[in-house]
Amino acid sequence: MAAQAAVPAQADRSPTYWRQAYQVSDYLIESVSLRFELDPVCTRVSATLTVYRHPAAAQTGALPPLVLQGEALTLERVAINNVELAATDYTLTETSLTLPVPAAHFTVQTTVTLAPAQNTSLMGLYVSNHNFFTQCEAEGFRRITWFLDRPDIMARYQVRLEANQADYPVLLANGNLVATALLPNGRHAAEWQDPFPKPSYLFALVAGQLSCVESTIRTQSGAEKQLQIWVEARDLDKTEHAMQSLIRAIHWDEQRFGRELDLDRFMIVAVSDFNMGAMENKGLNIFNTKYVLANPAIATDVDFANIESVVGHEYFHNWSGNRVTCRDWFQLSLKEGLTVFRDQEFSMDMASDFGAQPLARAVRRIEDVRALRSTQFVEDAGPMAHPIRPDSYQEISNFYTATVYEKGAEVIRMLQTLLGPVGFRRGMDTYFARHDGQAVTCDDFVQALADANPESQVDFTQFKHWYSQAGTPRVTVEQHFDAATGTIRLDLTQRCPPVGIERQQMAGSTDKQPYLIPLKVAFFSTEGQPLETACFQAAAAEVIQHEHLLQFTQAKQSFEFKGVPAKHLAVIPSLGRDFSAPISLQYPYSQQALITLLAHDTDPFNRWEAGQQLFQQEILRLYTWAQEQDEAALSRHAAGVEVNAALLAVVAQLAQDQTLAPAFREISLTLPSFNVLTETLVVIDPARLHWARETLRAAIAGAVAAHWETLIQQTSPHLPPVVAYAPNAEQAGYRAWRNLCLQYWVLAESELVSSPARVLAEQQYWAATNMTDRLAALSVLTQESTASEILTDFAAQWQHEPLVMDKWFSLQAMAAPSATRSPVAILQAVEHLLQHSAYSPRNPNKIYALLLRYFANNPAGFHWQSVTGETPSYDFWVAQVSAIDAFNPQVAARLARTLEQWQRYVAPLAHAMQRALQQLQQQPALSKDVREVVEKALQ
Ligand code: B3K
Ligand code: ZN
Repeated sequence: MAAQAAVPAQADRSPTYWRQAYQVSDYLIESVSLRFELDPVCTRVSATLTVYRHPAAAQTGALPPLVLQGEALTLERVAINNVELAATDYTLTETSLTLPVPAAHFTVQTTVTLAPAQNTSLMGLYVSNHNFFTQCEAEGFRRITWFLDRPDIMARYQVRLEANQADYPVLLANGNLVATALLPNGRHAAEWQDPFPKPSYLFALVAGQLSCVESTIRTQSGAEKQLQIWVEARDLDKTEHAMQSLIRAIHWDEQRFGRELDLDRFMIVAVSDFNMGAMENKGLNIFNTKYVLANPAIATDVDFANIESVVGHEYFHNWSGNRVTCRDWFQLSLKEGLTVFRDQEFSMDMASDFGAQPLARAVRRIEDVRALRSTQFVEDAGPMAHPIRPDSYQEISNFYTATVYEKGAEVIRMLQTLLGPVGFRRGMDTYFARHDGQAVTCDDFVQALADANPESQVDFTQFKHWYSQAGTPRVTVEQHFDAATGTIRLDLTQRCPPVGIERQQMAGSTDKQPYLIPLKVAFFSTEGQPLETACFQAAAAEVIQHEHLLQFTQAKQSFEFKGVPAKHLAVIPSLGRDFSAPISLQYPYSQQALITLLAHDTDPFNRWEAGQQLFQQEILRLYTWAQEQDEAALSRHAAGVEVNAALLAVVAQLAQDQTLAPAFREISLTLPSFNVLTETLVVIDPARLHWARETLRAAIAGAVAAHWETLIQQTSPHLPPVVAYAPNAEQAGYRAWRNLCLQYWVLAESELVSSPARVLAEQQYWAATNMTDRLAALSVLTQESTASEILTDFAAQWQHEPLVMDKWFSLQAMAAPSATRSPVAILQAVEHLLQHSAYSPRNPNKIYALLLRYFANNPAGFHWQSVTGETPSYDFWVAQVSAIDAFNPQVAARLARTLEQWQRYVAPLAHAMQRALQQLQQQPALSKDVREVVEKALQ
């Protein structure tokens, strides 16, 4: 039969898919046999699917036709039960193949060709650096063969790969290698069999010139397992940390959750062209090189920590995602929220020696919350706000969001808080035992936890509002203290009006249900003494203790605490300890109360939080002042405004508090990010907010000016060359603290002609033996001036290490405006860098390092207009997003989201952003990925 061209799809370009519309598939697939004749220009894929009628689908009447999904495939042949079909026997469109069904059980044979080297979307089968890779989640498998490409179709896979042996010596797929063969004409073959049924999104193959490092480990039950990390030969010296992380992850999952590795062989493959971080394909994880390759010379402490976390994350998916998967893509948080929770716990245990160092655990927790607030809270305040289990989407790729992942993890964490670690573990065991091998829903997960904890006081029905409602609940707290009776009353109010895509779906109704909020609270005397109180909460036994876990379940609710000794005239509440719920808490703290909590709170998270609130109050005060000034008045030493002296005194004390771990001091002296600061703003004026934040930063630098050098010196005995370099949490903490001190010190001396701080930074740059210190020095030296010689040196030294060059691009993309660097100059620098020989315009890491960092992480550098009212940075945005959309819609959609908050900005910028979005919307042939983002932003 001749190849047949596909019929164009219907005019309806972007249908909306609804969670409530879920229906079981008419047919299931028992087994899949695939043969790949790999060739970069034209790969042939022959598939045999064993198909049968879904037992739950209606049994009466005629068998409905089988509708398979496909994309960008050229069909060569189709047969049913090995009998070839004529073109008139089936219907082919661009995205569907409809086949007649002869019986309740039958086979389908198809042969297609595809063009991997032309595949720039990096979904399906593609070529990167002459090697073949796949990415199938969420809907990439349909770009490989015609299939029922949905996660509730779980089949057994047998895969035969054939390729030229010299060009593609390594041939990998999921599961176990069952046969290899030499073929004529220099070709060879490998056959792989995956013993576990899996959804198509977990399919993977890799073929090419790769080398591997191996380890053998023994699991809990005594079974021997082979671990492999496959990379390009030049990167073999950068795999040790990933391997050790994998081994730690395997043992941790056994100990913490009783989950054992189920395959004899577990492989990780690194690829430099990849749309996201990594992918948990069964037994064959494919990773962005960024999350595998590390050694001290090229990777920072943050890179080392990220690698440990992502290696853990993908490995943990083997149970939470692969053995038990999602029924449909609306349930994505079932696997992602749960797996992020698991990787967070893993990282906390690794950093703190399994909890032996609680402050180290707290530092990781703070980092996670900081990330949640600066990404997910912002998402919740914009047009894309959605529940962790969305109700609708146009393009599922747009819903791999901070909400589904990070807020999803907080929802799991609240369940653990409510059930306690033992009850939670019992629930997890029930979940895995009950649903192993199934594709299930978030409701099934919560039900398993509920069934395993019949005695718990948790109303799971109410708890599930966290799954169905979007937005960050705003909790307002009023405290009433009766000194005469020693009684405290907290009056709590929760509010969460419709947000984002809820607003259209709820059609003006404000009918959202109150959440079940686990709220950890404690009280302190005004001197900072921890108080013990008795809490009167319905259904809970009254216990006298310092910390209480409240179940805050009504729109308005009061809690009473008794037993404050008579001598106290006032008490200070510590609320939402350890960030016990993903909410925004409002309590009218005085500066003195926050200073007390910062010094004395027994919860390290809330100690840090008190400091952040102090900074936030001060920055907002400066911002409000700045809003009344014209921009020219906003110099470094603007007349008419002083930074609060009491705050500066506290910061100076904190900086020198030797009882605090350096990692904690570092995190406590880092100001809230721009995004976090916007949370409470009615109108965002980027230049003024940047000015306010920088003014406080400079004041802190000045207030501690006499001590930075000593503080830096104090770290020396704990760092190389005195001790051997190790990227562990403790040493990383010393380095982070030292480098923050250096940053403040250079800032404190920025007006000196010859500055000892700069001299030290330069020395550190040249003498550094690790990338953390080298990059920190470079960043410090470029914070105010361009330091072009050192930047040039760095590029010359690292031009052949793409991951290091990403850091170099990012540093320049995020360079904030300063006295010597105008926003125009920043835009020109970014434009210029697009032409740099180390920039590769189609590589997602490069696009993210340069463009995403500029659009998303340089607010004052990106959002501005010229004196004549033009906004060239937004014109640049339109041009870049539409150019990238033409070859990689997923990456373009990620960039497009950087203007979605436009309505929250000051008027001239907001209008210009709106115009930019409209211009993008009018581009011909916009992908549905970008279209969804732009339409939601403009609605
Ligand atoms: N599950 C993948 C993400 C796939 C994204 C597809 N657009 C990685 C992860 O979360 O582990
Ligand atoms: Zn994941």
